[in-house]
Amino acid sequence: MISPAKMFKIALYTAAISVGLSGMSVMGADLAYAQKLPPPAVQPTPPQGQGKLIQTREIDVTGDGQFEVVSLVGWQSDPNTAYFDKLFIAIVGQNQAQVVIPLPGGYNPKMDFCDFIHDGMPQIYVTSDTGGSGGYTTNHIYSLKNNVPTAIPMPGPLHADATFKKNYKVKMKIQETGKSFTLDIADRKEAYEQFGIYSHGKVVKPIIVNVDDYSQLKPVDVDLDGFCELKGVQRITGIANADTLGYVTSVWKWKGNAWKLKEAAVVQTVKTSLMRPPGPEDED
Ligand SMILES: [Ca+2]
Ligand SMILES: [Ca+2]
Repeated sequence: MISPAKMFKIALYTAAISVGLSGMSVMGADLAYAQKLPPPAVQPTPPQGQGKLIQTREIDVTGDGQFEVVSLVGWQSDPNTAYFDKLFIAIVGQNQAQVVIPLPGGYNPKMDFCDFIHDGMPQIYVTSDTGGSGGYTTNHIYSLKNNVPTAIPMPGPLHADATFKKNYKVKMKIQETGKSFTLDIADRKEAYEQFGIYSHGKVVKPIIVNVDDYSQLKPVDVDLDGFCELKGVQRITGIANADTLGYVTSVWKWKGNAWKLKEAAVVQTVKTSLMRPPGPEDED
């Protein structure tokens, strides 16, 4: 005997999946047609690929005291890869219109809930890896207050200027704060000598140092006030993409109606929990 509450949960769950999947089948079909027009009088090709429920959670994201079922659903054109071509957040609640929010695709999608914007209810955070050699992430936060989906703008990446100093030191000045930090790159001095950037520890020909986009921008309650800040990690690269000189780290706190930079630093290494391990999809 299934209780009515349990029945409702199952119904919500099924609805969440079908909402996501029906949307995706249509798109899958469109994709198939766009690529190959079927000859007339032939049955249309069934949509390629498949939908997958990645994560689901019962939580009140609308602020009415009633739980919604919030699901992260992905659609893969090739289920043999780890890549999701499209991602969706599906929100299904009692006496509320179903909401489906489409997101760009990615690897390793993950959904989290936290009150970022200090309005007394959790928002939905979704992150995924873009893949490729950069190892970037795309990050989104949506408020579902009163069942109205609203995208919360995300902080942009920080910028820093590099100056090569003698004895394999790189001074990194963060543009947004004006603060400088020094990285020690003596552990790779052979390569820097070989590339002609240094000669016997003296700067000969400096190169452009890149500060990448966020390899992570994740929710952390840094100041333990019950609201989430965003903690960012950006990789600093030198000679090649694989030559990681260090990281720009940042902490963003919501204030009024925008993110405010609370902390920013350049560090030699970051704790592994803040680093996205390179995936098999990363290619150089
Ligand atoms: Ca609710
Ligand atoms: Ca906090």
